[in-house]
Amino acid sequence: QATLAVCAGSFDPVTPGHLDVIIRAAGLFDRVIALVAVNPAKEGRHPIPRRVAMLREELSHPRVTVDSWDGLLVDYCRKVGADVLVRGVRTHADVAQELSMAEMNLAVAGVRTVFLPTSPGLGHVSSTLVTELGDSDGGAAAPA
Ligand code: COD
Repeated sequence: QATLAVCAGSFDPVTPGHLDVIIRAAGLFDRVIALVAVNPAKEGRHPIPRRVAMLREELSHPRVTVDSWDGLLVDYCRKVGADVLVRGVRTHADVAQELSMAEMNLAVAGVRTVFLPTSPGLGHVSSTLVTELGDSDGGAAAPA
């Protein structure tokens, strides 16, 4: 039976770290949905449709589709019949936080979670860093 995996994230904006996790998930599962989800703990920078468009621009894989959702992740998983959630992990802190989320998602919706460790060289990449570099606007040339 075909396995459907969901890679959910804020993707605000999408980074090479995110894309790496999504593409590797596509190598492991039959179908992957890259899902733009709303994390209420994070202040949004880009509107959701913009984040979806950025993901679609960067992803052209026959088994990957892009979608968005503003409810609970477990409800989306039930709606589409997802088998697996894929989460990328960079640090011990990520693992600690993700473990409790994984436990909850299994208990509430029967969805298992697969963790993919960050690829060499991508562990430092985050949406925050990408935004700050984008905003710095040639700051290196500014007087010291
Ligand atoms: N290398 C590897 N993995 C990475 C990297 C990197 N450099 N950068 C990011 N990742 C991974 C993250 O660990 C994560 O697995 C994924 O990529 C997405 O990251 P973010 O930061 O864009 O997204 P998050 O972590 O803010 O996820 C938002 C969710 C809403 C999906 C999350 O908070 C969640 O699962 N919440 C569960 C509760 C729920 O349902 N909330 C919805 C509204 S109440």
